[in-house]
Amino acid sequence: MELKVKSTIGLVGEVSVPGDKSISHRAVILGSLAKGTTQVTGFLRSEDCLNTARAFMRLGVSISWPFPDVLEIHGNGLDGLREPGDVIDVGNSGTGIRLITGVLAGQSFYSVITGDESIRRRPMGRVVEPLKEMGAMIFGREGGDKAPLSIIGGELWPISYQSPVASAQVKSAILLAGLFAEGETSVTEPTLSRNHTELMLKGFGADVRSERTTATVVGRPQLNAQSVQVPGDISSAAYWMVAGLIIPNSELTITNVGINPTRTGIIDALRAMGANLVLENIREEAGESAADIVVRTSSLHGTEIKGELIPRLIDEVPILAVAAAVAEGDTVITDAKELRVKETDRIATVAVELAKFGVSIDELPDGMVIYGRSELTGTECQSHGDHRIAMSCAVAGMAASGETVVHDTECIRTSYPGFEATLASFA
Ligand code: SPQ
Repeated sequence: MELKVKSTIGLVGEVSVPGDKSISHRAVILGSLAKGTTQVTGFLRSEDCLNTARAFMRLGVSISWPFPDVLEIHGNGLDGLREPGDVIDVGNSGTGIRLITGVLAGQSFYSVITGDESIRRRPMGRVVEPLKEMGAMIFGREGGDKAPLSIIGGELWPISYQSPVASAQVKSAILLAGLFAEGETSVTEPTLSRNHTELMLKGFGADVRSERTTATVVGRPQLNAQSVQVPGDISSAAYWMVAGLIIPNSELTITNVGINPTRTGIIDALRAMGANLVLENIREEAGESAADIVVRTSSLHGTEIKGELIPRLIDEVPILAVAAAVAEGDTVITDAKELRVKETDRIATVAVELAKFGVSIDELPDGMVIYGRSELTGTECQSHGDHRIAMSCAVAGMAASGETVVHDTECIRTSYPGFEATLASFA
C-alpha cells in the first residue's frame, strides 16, 4: 500500500486518536491472569494489540467483543493458562513478545513464541537473561537473543535486577514473571521508563511499590478483574501535535489523550522548542491521566534532547525530527541508542527518509543532529516496514511543497488504524 499526501494548510477543529497501545497490551495480559471478567473500553484494535489478545486465546483465555470498542477478557486466574497447541505469533510487536515471554516464564508448560521478520531481528537477550536467572529455561537463536524463543517455565524465584537499559518492556517482563515467584521481585533501571505495568498491576490488586527508578512486586497475588478505561495514545497524538504546530493557520484540539508523566516527554520537548500547546480538561482515571491537547501554529526553534527525557519520548523521536527540520536552528538528540533496536534502526531510517525531503541531518552513534529551517520538498519515501517512520513521512509530506508518496504503509495498522482516514479528513 502507498499513501499520497498533498501540501496542506489550516488544520482546524477536533481530532481523536485510538486507544493507548501500551495500556491495551497490558489490559489483555492482566485481564487474562485475573479472576473474573475484565472489561476494557477504548481498547486499541491495532494488529499489535490484537496479536496479544490472540496469544492469550491460544493460552486458553476466552476473549470477546460485546461492542466494537469494548473487549471482555474472561480470566481464569494466575494459574489458569494452558499449554498452547501451536506457536504464538506476536506479529510486529516488541511489547507483545517481551511481556508475554515474562508470563510464559512462569508457566510449567512448553511454549514457543515468535514474530515477523523485524521481531526476529530485535534483541530478546535483555529479557531472556533475567528470566533465566529467575529459573526459566529459554532457548532461542544466537544464544537465546533472537526469536523464535522456546520456553519451559515453572517455579521461579524472585530477583533484584539492575537493568542496563531504561526499558518498560524489560521491567514489565520481569515484574510479570515476578507474579509467579514467592517473595519480592524488583527491577531498577538507569532512568524511569513508562510505568503502565506498575499502575495497572496495582489496579488489579497486586502489591507493587515504586521508588525512584525501582519497581517491586510481591509474588503470588490474587488478581481481580477490573474495568479498564484506555485513554487515547499520546504516541499517535504526537503526529497531529506536530502537524498542528508546523502547518500554517492551524488550531487543532486532540481529544482524550493519555498524559501519564512517563510518556509526556514529547510535550516538554515541543514546548522547549516554543510550541503553543495547551492542556485542557485534565482528568484522572485508575492512576492514568488524560487531557485534550490544543496546538496552534508556532514558530519553533531548535533544542537539545537527552538524558531522562529520552525514555519519556522514545517513540516520538521520528516525528520530533520532522518538527526540528522546520524549526529555526539546530536540534541535537543524544542518549537515544535504543532507537537503533526498534522496528527499524530509527536513527538511520529517519536520517535517510528526511534527507529525501531536503533536510540536512547527521547521524550520531546515539542520536542525531537536525539542521533546522529546511524547506521541505515533496518526495517519494519508504516506511521500511516501520509504522512510526511511515506516519512521520506523511506529516512531513503535509508540510512539504507538492506531493509526497509514502510507500509500504500497511505497517501503520500495527499501532494506528484510522490514521489514513484522519489524514484524508485534512486534505
Ligand atoms: O511494541 P514495540 O514494537 O516495541 O513498539 C514501540 C513503538 O514504537 O510503538 C517501539 F518500537 O514502542 C515501545 C516503546 O519503545 C512500547 C513499550 C511498551 O509498551 O512497553 C516500551 C518502549 O520500548 P522499550 O524497549 O523502551 O521498553
